[in-house]
Amino acid sequence: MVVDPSVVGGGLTGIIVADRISETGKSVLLLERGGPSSRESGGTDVAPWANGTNLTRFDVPGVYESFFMDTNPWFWCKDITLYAGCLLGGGVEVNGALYFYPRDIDFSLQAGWPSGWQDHQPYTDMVAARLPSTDHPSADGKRYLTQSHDVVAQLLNTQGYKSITINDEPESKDHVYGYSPFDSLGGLRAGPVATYLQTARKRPNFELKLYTYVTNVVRDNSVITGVQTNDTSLGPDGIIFLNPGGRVVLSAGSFGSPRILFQSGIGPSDMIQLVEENPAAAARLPPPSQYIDLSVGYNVSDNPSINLVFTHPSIDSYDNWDTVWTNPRPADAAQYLANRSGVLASTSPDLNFWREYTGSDGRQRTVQGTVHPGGNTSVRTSFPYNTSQVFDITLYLSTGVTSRGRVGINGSLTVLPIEYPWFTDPVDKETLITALEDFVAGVKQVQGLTLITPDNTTTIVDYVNNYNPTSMSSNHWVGSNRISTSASTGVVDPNCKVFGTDNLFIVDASIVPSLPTGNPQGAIMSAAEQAVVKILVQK
Ligand code: 6FA
Repeated sequence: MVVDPSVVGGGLTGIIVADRISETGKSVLLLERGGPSSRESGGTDVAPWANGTNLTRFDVPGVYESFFMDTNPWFWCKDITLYAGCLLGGGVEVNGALYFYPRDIDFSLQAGWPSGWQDHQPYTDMVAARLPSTDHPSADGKRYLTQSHDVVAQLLNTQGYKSITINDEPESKDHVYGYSPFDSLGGLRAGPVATYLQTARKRPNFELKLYTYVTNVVRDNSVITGVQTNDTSLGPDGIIFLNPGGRVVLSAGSFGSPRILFQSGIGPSDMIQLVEENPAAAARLPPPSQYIDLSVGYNVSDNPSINLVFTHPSIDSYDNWDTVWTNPRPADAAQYLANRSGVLASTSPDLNFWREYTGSDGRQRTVQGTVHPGGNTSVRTSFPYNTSQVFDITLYLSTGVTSRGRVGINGSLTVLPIEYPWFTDPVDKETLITALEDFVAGVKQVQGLTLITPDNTTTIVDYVNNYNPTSMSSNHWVGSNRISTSASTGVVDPNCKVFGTDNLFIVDASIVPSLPTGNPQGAIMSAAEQAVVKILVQK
């Protein structure tokens, strides 16, 4: 098989890139290591209570929390020690579906984007036109299970916060809160599989290959000549050759794209050495004289997040979402099956809020809160509490995070964090602690509201200091192939081309230089739309 161009990774960004490039008439081959996900992609993983329907776990938003409790979680990547989806649609099929339109600062020079990227609005508008957000995802237009929204709104009102429709005012991120917005259509989880993939699939010049794992690109110095896959039906030894002038776009995510680069002889020497020590992978490396030394895997960031757990008599903890896969409340299951309405038409969050802080370094940082009913697994107290009245609030440090870490591979080529990206800058920690203290200071203003984790024997400072670092991840990793104007500070140039190559591009979360406001998928989709335009204008 000979192609031009080929996109590796059918996740959030790869599907957008493949759709937009195929729209220009070029032939596009999209290679995805996993299999189908939602019903429109041929997925068949249906909850017992939805038997006889085609509603998979990736269609019904309300089963989201069950992904973390499943006894056979086939959808998580097994060769990455952090959460990542290895299936068509990638992270967006397994994520919380929170969907925020980006604000201008997310693409600013100060955020690390090169000049020429600042005018994101036309691209954000393209994303919103394909996939509008909704903060009332139930198909009947009503809101359900809003008790934790109402309790937290009371508390925020006492602290001078204002209620807004979040995606109607993307620039408002100080002392505001609103109902959580989602990437949902008609009560179903949406995302690129439900939208961009559907248009791409109608084009004869687009082809999707599932279960196709890419190990590396084949290159002759700076020129990529092919893509090495595990499927020998696609070419000699599984190699798919590019047409002369063809291009490869890596969209394998913050963990997958660095691993492909390491195995292609691109990255820091310690990572390439691990590839050299693996006989099968070593045989596919280019000669050492062709290695390209770039900071692949460095500069990663992820929002540090800390959970607070509360009880309030008005709360319905929804049984901690424990039974949504096997045995949800019968009336809710029936309502969802009848018309995609009710509690199960939404993932668990129901309110988001933001507040700006200026740190002791003079830098502005945004703190976000996400409120969910349930959260018993985060409870750390020896005092009795009512499990059916529990809700939790995750406080994340959002825009302005300065801490950075590193991801890489081990000898088995498994991707893992080499240095955790949270709180490497003490001012990040100090700011989040201040935000946590400010928030809990208002608890006594709301009658019946009780903070149970941390409980009243633990200070916020001790709670944060003793927090398990692996629980601090928000699963929003960006930056492992940072975009930059210089090969000394980044991996791709301002047109998303890998430094030192002629025709290898990256478009995924890994190029994003710093965390956008809120959960990142909206900003990453906008970046993907903009990246395609930049890639296509290049000769
Ligand atoms: N982002 C949000 O905005 N809102 C959320 O609520 C939210 N929640 C979560 C969440 O709860 C979890 C558990 C996770 C893991 C992520 C969350 N995120 C959320 C983050 C968001 O999903 C990610 O930022 C976003 O998906 C990143 O998009 P990318 O396109 O960069 O990466 P993907 O993981 O989506 O796609 C990579 C694809 O490449 C996958 O389909 C994978 O199977 C494929 N792939 C990887 N390596 C490959 C290889 N070697 N060969 C072929 N295919 C490969």
